[in-house]
Amino acid sequence: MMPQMLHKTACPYCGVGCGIIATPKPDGSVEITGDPDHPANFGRLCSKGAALGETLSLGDRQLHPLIGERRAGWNEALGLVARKFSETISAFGPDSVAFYVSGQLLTEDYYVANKLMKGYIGAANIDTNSRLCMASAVAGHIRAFGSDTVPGVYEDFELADLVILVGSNLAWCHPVLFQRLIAARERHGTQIVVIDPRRTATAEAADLHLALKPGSDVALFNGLLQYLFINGKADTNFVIRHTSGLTDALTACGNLDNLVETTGLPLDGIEDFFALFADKEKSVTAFSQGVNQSSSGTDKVNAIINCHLLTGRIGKPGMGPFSLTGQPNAMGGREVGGLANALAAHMDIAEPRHRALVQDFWSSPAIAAKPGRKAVDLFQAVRDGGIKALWIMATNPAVSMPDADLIRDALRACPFVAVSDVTKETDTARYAHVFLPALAWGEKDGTVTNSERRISRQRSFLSPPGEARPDWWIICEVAKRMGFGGFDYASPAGIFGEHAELTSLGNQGTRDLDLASAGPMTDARYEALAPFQWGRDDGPEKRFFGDGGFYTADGRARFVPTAFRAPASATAEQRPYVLNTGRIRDQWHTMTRTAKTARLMQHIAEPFAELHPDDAIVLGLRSASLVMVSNGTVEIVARVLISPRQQRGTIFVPMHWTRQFSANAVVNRLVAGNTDPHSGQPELKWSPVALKPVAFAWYGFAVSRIKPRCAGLDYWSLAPAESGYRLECAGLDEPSAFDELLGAIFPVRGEMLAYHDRGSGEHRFALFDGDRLEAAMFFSRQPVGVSRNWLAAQLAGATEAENRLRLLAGRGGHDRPDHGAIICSCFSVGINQIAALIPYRVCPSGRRHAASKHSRYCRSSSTLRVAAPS
Ligand SMILES: Nc1nc2c(c(=O)[nH]1)N[C@H]1C(S)=C(S)[C@@H](COP(=O)(O)OP(=O)(O)OC[C@H]3O[C@@H](n4cnc5c(=O)[nH]c(N)nc54)[C@H](O)[C@@H]3O)O[C@H]1N2
Ligand SMILES: Nc1nc2c(c(=O)[nH]1)N[C@H]1C(S)=C(S)[C@@H](COP(=O)(O)OP(=O)(O)OC[C@H]3O[C@@H](n4cnc5c(=O)[nH]c(N)nc54)[C@H](O)[C@@H]3O)O[C@H]1N2
Ligand code: SF4
Ligand SMILES: [Mo]
Repeated sequence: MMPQMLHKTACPYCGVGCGIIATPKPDGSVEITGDPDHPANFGRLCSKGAALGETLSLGDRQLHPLIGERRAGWNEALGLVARKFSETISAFGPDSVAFYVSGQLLTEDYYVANKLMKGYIGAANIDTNSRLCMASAVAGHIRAFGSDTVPGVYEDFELADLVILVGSNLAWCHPVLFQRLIAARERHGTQIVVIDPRRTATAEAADLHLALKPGSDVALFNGLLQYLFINGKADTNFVIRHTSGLTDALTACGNLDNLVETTGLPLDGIEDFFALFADKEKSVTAFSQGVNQSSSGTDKVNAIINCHLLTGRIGKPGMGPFSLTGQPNAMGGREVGGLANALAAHMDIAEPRHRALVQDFWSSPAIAAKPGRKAVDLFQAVRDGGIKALWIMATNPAVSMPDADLIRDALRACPFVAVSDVTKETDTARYAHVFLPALAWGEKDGTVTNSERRISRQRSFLSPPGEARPDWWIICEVAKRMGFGGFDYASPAGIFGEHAELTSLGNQGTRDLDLASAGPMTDARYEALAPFQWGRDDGPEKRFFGDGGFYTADGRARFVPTAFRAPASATAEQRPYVLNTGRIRDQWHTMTRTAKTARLMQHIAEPFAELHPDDAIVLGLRSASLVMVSNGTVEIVARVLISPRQQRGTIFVPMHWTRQFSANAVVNRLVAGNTDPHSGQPELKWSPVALKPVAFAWYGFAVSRIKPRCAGLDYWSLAPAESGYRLECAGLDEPSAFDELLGAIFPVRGEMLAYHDRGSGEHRFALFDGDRLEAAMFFSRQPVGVSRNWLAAQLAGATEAENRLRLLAGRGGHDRPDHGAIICSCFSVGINQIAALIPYRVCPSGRRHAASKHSRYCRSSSTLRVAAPS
């Protein structure tokens, strides 16, 4: 451990890109606080960022290379990866190998991975989990602007009078930006509209929530485009000087008589939204995965941008379309050209001049001449044998890719799989022939770019553990062993300097990305690099396109015609429900880091399927029972969460749970690999499924100090508790004896306290080692009703004799009520405490509002008229 000092770094989670001050303490812990000087967060942090110090333990880390199960030295492991890739290329050509990388790599890692594949192997089979995340935004930007440019900045959220959040659960997924927005509303009354089929935490905070039919965004924004045009809201000057294609775009909107039917929205809601947009010049439309992850994702992006182009609301203070990026370095990855259809430094792989420029700069033996395979297609080629050597870095596709069973088959069938990760046990790493242990956050050095084009340093403040190495080093060492020059870097500073130089090479204002202002990069300069934003305007806020200057051949933005298309698969009698997937507030993706902290696990500890109360009645599903969700061929099992936040006919299942944490809850097993035709981004938010109650003979809940053995249980879900674990489980058949079952799950000896009621099927056990509770387990024929957080807390200290019976009762008595799932992890406020406090009303139109907003949005007028232009 270095001497105690402050380290300025950046959060490794979402694309808000908050600045963090990390202070290692003498006892080995690390204090994490928000950096008050960082322009993304000005000192704020969300629950995930604030809990980073609790995720730094090494127990789950892989700290030396592995070949199969065997410990290997770096030289041998790197040599093997290089040899397998070289041999495969010699035998089958450069297109027979692939990299699948991640928006969680640092820019320097990403840069050398892309350089190796596109410049040295000479193919473009490098794709990234950004394909699942930002690809539609990228494609939409390029269609409209001629470049992948985010025109606006975070400050626009604070300057706007109207902020529209489309397919974004900002409150949970970009919490600090959400806090900035809410603080700005306090100051000047910003109106917030949320467009999302679910009533999310973000929708709760909105002035207007449009719970549209899933997949119908294009129809809604086409309607808005026509409304604005007809009502004289076009910025004629901007449209004439800086755009082309308006007539075609208006024509493509088609007949809007069906708008209410297509979107499922009440007319007055649509009208309120259109009128607000028409009225508020300072408006920002921010969008995220409800837009991108769709078979019409690129059209959704362009339908939104069309409305901003028509009104000239782009690149000016408080105005613009805004793509919210997910991962900490989604933007950095795009900057170095990490997608299969991109080239370095925002250059175009289809443009011979750009290819020559890059190859010349790299002095590389080759340059990819055509786009490579996009993620879904790439894994299909792995499965079908077209790709024979695959290197996966910093992503967990066995969980996060659609058609997860196909991904597993592909990984199993692939002759050679290398995995670079930090965590020993992931669903993907189990298929690795070679495991390359990378340095994790806090140990590694580099840069990331956030949603508003701001580049920040991630700095190391921990010594490298074991033999783990930085990703950039691992990639360069493999490149060298493949016989390639051009990978001799002494530090990430050298790589960043090269990347920055390439961005200005032959640029002269022809490309948006130009890092010339960063200057030549010495180690010292790089070490001191303060967060900076790249962009065009010279002022402190660097926006694009306020005065035109788009990166198309004629300098004009393009209106893109976007006719509405229904999602790729339709629901059918056998699969009548629409499965929507996404995030919860306190977990990050496949849980390799956030599930290390009991505090974050308290929010929601188990995979769930959320559905409307009326559907639950029809299906005979009781609250807290278990449901089987099936796509006709495979099924998963999750806990039933009944709530009116969900529309009828739709369910929501979080994307996070893996085989490490639950028996069978990888939701992507149910999601088909349908993709958007322009971006190749899969439709992760819309899958037809069927639901069925599962008749479990018994349900169980346990808390324990030791890790339970879950193998053999029909249903299980595991979470860490403050001093151990909590386990939910269930079985299809009554065991011959519950104490034997207990012994199989917890093979430890101790003093046992037991309670049996064979009539009602209740069996309760508490196992002690002296005065310490080792495990408590509850079996019942019904879902177990005990106070989970109270029980988990009992693992922490000694249990006095008089409290042992209380343990078997499973709750702390009347004076200690169960607060339910924790929804404020900072202050441990439970959902049961809060649920009672939020009144809402259901209006005749069927819309729900916080009671305080009822009169404001429930006018019954229906004056809206929209028609196709003549
Ligand atoms: N807590 C947490 N935060 C995260 C992450 C995390 O794992 N956990 N991941 C980060 C990453 S990589 C990303 S990409 C972002 C994602 O951030 P978001 O996109 O905000 O999150 P999601 O939950 O994936 O989806 C957003 C919403 O889209 C809605 N939606 C579904 N279908 C439609 C539709 O047809 N139309 C519309 N308008 N909406 C629809 C869903 O109901 C959901 O509420 O979050 C980032 N932040
Ligand atoms: N159904 C459904 N599926 C989805 C989504 C959805 O909304 N619904 N969202 C999609 C989106 S937007 C995204 S971004 C993806 C995310 O999906 P993934 O990228 O698969 O998720 P992560 O869990 O973030 O995986 C990161 C991996 O990198 C490892 N890691 C962490 N730090 C480092 C490092 O420094 N170096 C290396 N080498 N490894 C490291 C972690 O241990 C982990 O295994 O999921 C996509 N899948
Ligand atoms: S908002 Fe995003 S970047 Fe900021 S602390 Fe939270 S997870 Fe980290
Ligand atoms: Mo993402």
